[in-house]
Amino acid sequence: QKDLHYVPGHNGMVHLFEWKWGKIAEECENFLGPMGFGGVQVSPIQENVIVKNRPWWERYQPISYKWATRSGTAEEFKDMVRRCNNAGVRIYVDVVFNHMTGNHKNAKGTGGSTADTQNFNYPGVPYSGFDFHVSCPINNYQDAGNVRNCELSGLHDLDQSKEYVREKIVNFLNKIIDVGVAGYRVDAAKHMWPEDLKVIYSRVKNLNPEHNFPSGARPYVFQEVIDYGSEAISKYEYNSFGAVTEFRYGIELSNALNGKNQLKWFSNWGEAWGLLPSQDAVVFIDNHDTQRGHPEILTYKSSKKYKMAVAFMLAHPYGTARIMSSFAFDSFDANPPQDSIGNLISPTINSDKTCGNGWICEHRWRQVYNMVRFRIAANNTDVNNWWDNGQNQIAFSRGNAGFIAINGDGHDFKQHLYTSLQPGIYCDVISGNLENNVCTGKTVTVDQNGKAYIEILVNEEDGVLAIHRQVNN
Ligand code: LAG
Repeated sequence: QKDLHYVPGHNGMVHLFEWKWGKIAEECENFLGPMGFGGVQVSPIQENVIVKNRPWWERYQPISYKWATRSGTAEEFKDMVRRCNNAGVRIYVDVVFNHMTGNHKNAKGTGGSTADTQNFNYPGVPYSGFDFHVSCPINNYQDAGNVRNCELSGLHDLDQSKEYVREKIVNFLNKIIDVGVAGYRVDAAKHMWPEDLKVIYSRVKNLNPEHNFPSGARPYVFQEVIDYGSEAISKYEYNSFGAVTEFRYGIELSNALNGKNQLKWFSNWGEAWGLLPSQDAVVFIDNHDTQRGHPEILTYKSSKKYKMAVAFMLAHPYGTARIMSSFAFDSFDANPPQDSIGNLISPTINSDKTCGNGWICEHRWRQVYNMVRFRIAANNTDVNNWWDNGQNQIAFSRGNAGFIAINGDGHDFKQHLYTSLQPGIYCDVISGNLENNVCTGKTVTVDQNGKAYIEILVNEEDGVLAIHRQVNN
């Protein structure tokens, strides 16, 4: 359950946060497929309670398992999965089954379901009081029982040890597998007992071979477990039966780029740092939660440093890389772009490939999508020829497929370095693109000995330089 089933020649997952199904389908066909992205994490698919003013987080309050949300209908979802698979891009669903809603008067859902939330009655499933843990607040992260049996933010906590509850969850998961989804992100996995999750995952069907999955293929499962090392619950309780989100990844890189550590130390980045084994880890700089109210985490708002962190992530072989794609926000509750009656407004696409209508679309930044190409080119190679200046200027190659240099210092990077690439003239994919055989950015000449002069000035737009051999697809 740790195989992503990316189509060969594809790599990198992008979280298209709050996108509509129809727009994701278009994005797969027009951009993600051609650019070689491996997959999309989509926002929750199950019906959620409608919250006044329609904050993004209403989608984390399920009211039934019907496929009806602001992102679209069941038909639109099916059509999206089919079209993305045809474009070579896999779909991973954010599934929410730790809990249902919090308390709401006259709760109504995005698909028309109602619920008597105070009495734990959810006729749309149906669930009743019997299916939930007795109500108590999570208030002690040193107590695993409290974290797993009580309510996260007042959200009614399902009891996954109950056969009836397991069956409802497995049916929900099987239905998304039927339509061709490749796997799922398990929301709030830390708030559920590992032995229950193990049983639930083991009962889910194999992937649907009609969507070009090998027969017997298991869904990719990645579990949201926030473990910074100081609580009762550990990420190592979950990684034997599925992948796990590695929250330390983004914080460590953010700290280094914010001057609280030095990049030279990343020469042994990975398990040696206490991170999960590479194949068990989903890695990211920010996600939809950490980008809100965690000033220590880099986001699109500090774009130069953010692009350096993302470039490092995509250039480095450790982990399954996930790219955040955001809408612009200035507060925790800020809504996604929406009209006066609460319909989502989709991004428009500008001529330089970036997005409009209030969408950031980090995945459409040249420095980001070109590093996805780098990751594809460097697939199955190791980090070689690590170089650093003893501080925050670093460089490494990936086999003889790619070379990256990062300038995290406050002075210019000017070095003759061994790149391990074949001799030739390369186009830096950060400062430009190869367009009609003309490099619109910096060119790098690799000599007969594999060495090149590398320059990254502090006043440049970007603090990264990256070159790689061609990708043949
Ligand atoms: C997650 N992972 O474990 C999601 O990534 C995260 O975005 C979800 O919280 C959380 N777990 C529950 O699925 C989000 C917001 C919360 C919000 C919650 C439910 O970050 O702020 O809670 O979704 O909508 C909101 C209010 C709370 C209130 C609660 C219940 O902010 O104040 O108690 O709703 O009404």
